[in-house]
Amino acid sequence: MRSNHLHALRAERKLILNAWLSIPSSYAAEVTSHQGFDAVTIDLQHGMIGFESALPMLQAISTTGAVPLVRPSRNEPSEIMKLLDGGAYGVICPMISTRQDAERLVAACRYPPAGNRSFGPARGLLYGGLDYLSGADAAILVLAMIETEEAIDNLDAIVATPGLDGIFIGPNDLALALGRAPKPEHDDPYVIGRIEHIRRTAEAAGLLTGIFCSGGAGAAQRAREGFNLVTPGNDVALLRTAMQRAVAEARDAERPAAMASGY
Ligand code: 3PY
Ligand code: MG
Repeated sequence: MRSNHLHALRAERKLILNAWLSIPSSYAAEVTSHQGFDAVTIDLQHGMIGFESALPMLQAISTTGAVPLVRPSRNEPSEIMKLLDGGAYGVICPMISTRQDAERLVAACRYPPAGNRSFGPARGLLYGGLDYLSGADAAILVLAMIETEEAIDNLDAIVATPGLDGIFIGPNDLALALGRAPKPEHDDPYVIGRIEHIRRTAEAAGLLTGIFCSGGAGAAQRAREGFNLVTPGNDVALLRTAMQRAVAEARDAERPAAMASGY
């Protein structure tokens, strides 16, 4: 069985750097996977991606050492199980707000007796290996997204869910739920306090702590705060930033020298 090296990084207390894909393209997934990330997440919730696009993206990611993860569109066992059968080695599930939500998520990712995942590993066998059935439960990483006020109310029960590997904060939805504007690195002291409370509670329960960030600098800030897994923005945001910079630089050169010098 192919090991999931994210478990080893976590055990060694090393930072896990996770890319986030919203463009439905196996080529974009392949290029991203070659850039030094430890994991690459395919976003089926807000990305423009369905299962038919996600499958070749999982194949593209697995040509590299980056671990293929998925964010399903919701906590729906049939979708989660199909993505795992497609070779995903971890699930970051949106909107986990109760202990019941967390148990449903974990059960979808674990074979009986630990859960109720249905047998039919398909591409999981090709990516994981012929002993997939005996190794999948230990290999597959299950992260619950904490991004509602209800989740904060139920946090102690959620982080104690057997089989849950970690939490992943959705800072945009969380800020919205707290009556603030959506923003990954909020300057509002109340939001900052809630995020730190979630991180500490999950850490105390022995869970991996992840969070979505605005970009590289935001991810570095979160890593310094103690998060184990950080996502420095999604593909579109990084592409947009790089393109805007290139356009600005090129337009700048186009301006007449007199204008550029300020006269
Ligand atoms: C959020 O910030 O709410 C997210 O789900 C990140 O993608
Ligand atoms: Mg969200």
